[in-house]
Amino acid sequence: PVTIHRGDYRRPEWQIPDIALDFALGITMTRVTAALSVVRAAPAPAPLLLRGDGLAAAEVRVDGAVWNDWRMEGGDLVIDLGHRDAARIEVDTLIDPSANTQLSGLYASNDMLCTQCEAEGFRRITFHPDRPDVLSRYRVRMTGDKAAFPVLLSNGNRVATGEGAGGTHWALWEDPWPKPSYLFALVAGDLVVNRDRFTTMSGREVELGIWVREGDLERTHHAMAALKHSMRWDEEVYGREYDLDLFNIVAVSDFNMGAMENKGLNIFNTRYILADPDTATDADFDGVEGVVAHEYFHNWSGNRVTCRDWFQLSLKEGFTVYRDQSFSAAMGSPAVKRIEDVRLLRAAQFPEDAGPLAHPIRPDSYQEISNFYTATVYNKGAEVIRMMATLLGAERFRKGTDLYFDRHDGEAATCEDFVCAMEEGGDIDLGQFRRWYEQAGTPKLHLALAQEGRDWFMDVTQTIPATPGQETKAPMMIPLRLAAFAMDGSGALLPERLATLTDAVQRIPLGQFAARPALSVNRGFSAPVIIDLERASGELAWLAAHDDDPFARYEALQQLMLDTLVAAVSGKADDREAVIGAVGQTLEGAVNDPAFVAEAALLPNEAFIGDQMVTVDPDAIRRERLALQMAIGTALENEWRAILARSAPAATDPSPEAKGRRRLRGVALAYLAASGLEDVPGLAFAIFSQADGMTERQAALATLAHGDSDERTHALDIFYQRYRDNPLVLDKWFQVQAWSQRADTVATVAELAQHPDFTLTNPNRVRSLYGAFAGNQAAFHQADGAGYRLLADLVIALDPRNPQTAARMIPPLGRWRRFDEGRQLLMKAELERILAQPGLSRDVTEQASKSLM
Ligand code: B3K
Ligand code: ZN
Repeated sequence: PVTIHRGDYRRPEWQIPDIALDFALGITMTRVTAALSVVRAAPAPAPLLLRGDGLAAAEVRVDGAVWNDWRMEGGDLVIDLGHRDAARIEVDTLIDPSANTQLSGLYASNDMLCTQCEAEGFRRITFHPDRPDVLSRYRVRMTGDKAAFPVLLSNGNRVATGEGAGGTHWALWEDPWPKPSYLFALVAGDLVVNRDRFTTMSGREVELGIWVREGDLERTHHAMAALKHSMRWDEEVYGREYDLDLFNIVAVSDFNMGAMENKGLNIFNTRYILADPDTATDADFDGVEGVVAHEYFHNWSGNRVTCRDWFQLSLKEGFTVYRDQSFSAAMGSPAVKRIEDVRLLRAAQFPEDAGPLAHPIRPDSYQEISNFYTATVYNKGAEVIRMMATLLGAERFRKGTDLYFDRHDGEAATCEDFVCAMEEGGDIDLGQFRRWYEQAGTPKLHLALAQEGRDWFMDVTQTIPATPGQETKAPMMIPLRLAAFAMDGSGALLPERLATLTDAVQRIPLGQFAARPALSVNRGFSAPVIIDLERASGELAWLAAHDDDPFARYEALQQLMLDTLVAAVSGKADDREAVIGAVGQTLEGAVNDPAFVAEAALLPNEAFIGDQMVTVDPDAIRRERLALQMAIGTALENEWRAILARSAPAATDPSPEAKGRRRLRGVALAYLAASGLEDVPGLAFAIFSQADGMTERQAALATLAHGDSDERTHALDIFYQRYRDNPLVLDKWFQVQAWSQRADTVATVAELAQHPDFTLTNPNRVRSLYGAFAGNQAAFHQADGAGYRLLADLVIALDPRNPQTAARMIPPLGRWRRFDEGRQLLMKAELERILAQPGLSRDVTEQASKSLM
């Protein structure tokens, strides 16, 4: 396989100011006629290289005449234009969307046609340089059968429509904004629309449309509200206004990712559009709001200013994730949102950064770019932007983003351009900070308190672990929010301040105190680092109760739980009573801030506990976590029961308060279930049956799914019968079973894979079963290797059909170094078995071979 290097970037030799595409649409055959106006951009006479993937050129015309000076190189079309500096190139291609199981390019989902072009799908539609630094104005004409495709959509504005021969009709779309090919989109199908309007800050009237299949319309209101809130928020917070008269969103069932920000025509996975209280949980509602915002925000961070090359992916993704996180924080509880984001970072990004697939947020090389849409590029990328915002402060950060948008509007920019804008707009030197773009691996800060007379200091030692291709690292610039408290209750000894670390070893003065202070550090998770700090006894419990930063309170309790669990797993004395006391104390806030209490009371997940250990012992972690859960459940039984005894808020109430109460009820039920009390299956079943919405229903079902009661079987049956025709809800049925802590989960997953409703053609269904299963640590890592075999079988079966989604299933197998020798051998054997398959995709080959290194 060919490796592409960031350092090899060359400016394009040809630009394409205008493109006209003509589609004669059909599910099994679509004819594409592309007319590219090409202009030489480099002085040397280079032939025109147009990328193609699975395409055949029937005929090439130059300036209207048939042209013979072309050849195929691999899948690419190379046209020799001699010394011409400009030409109009026309090429016809024929494609079969129904055979496109990769879901990249033009494909069929149910009976509709849609596209996904990022990163390199456009070359599966027509020949084109297909690189993000070639920007064009698009004119798209679509013709299709009027009955099959009553709705014809593309980017920009619809400028004309008409009827054709034989029951066909056509539409002509023009997008005035030059864009890279990866933002091209087209949809044709039988769709209904939820229409609304938005008036921008300068008074532009925008027509909004969310297009779905008949019957789904009632579930689009939340997405529409989220869209309007996003549009307003981006005006108010970043001064960014929408720039077309039309903004369309289409929901499709078969989609590799969450959604796609095509200019003026976002295409979404139905999972991130459709929501109503009966079928979607509060978390699903939040997912819709966050992803709608994310894709909308790309209109500026991604579309108006795009990426020069794919190594710069975090330029748009890290920044846009940071923007959607800030938006969601403003729409709900900032503390809870921060906790959720950090939990995700630790669950998905920290392990990536510590494993064989570790890469900087701006990678240096890749074989298949689809493999780099990672938690590192997205979520660590967002943390890097957040650190710059922290270092600059809100006002100067805004100056920086204004400068960035103004300076690079209409351009394909780089991460370096962004940092320069921050430096100039924010009047700060980010020289050392740039290492966050260069170095992979999660920095570790070892902290120790030191005392000289009455003066107290924090001594910091910064280390960054070696990662593939990066043996040694230089210290990073790290913004660390900290405060110090007197545990006698006399208050904050040191009010919050921002310390900026720059050296491998550094001493931070804290002030003069009579006694050792309780240190509150990395408040708000100001930097994506791992903190290692020897605490005095009682300090964490005290901070969990008294710290004035809610995130720090959450962290203190989590750390206390983590310390206890790690001690128990390693057979050392643990302090269960301290955890029970701290959880009990936290529960006192249950009425005032149920959402925060629910987050804080949850035990760290099994994988995160494993991350604290030299060798992960999945069985001991499962056992000790269940034991602690049982102890907390039993000791605080009355409190949990009191939470459940209060009536549940109406499922139709979307207020943060009601969401918090539902969340806390789910946590209470889980604790009671863990305590093994006899009446709990009955209680869970009652909640399941009486629930007026999916949040409570799913929480009760998930709790029952862990056990072996008759109520479990019964509830799963009822759920299946009720929702078997709703794919998004049926996904949950697969998911709760794959999450189950029962000892027979591997066998259950294997059986579910044979279920008539399981299919490899739908990525959501694949993820709901296998994605959930791979996240179930004790089940996936079952000592006999059956879990590994199951996942490898899936990868092998899925790769020929959908390599992108298949490759996303490999990282769990790549974590082998973290396990005992027996498991290591089994995991590596599965990776080798995958690699031995003939005709393996580039996607899977890259992930599996790197995972073995
Ligand atoms: N930009 C898209 C990513 C699609 C990539 C597919 N290989 C989704 C997003 O981040 O908004
Ligand atoms: Zn994005």
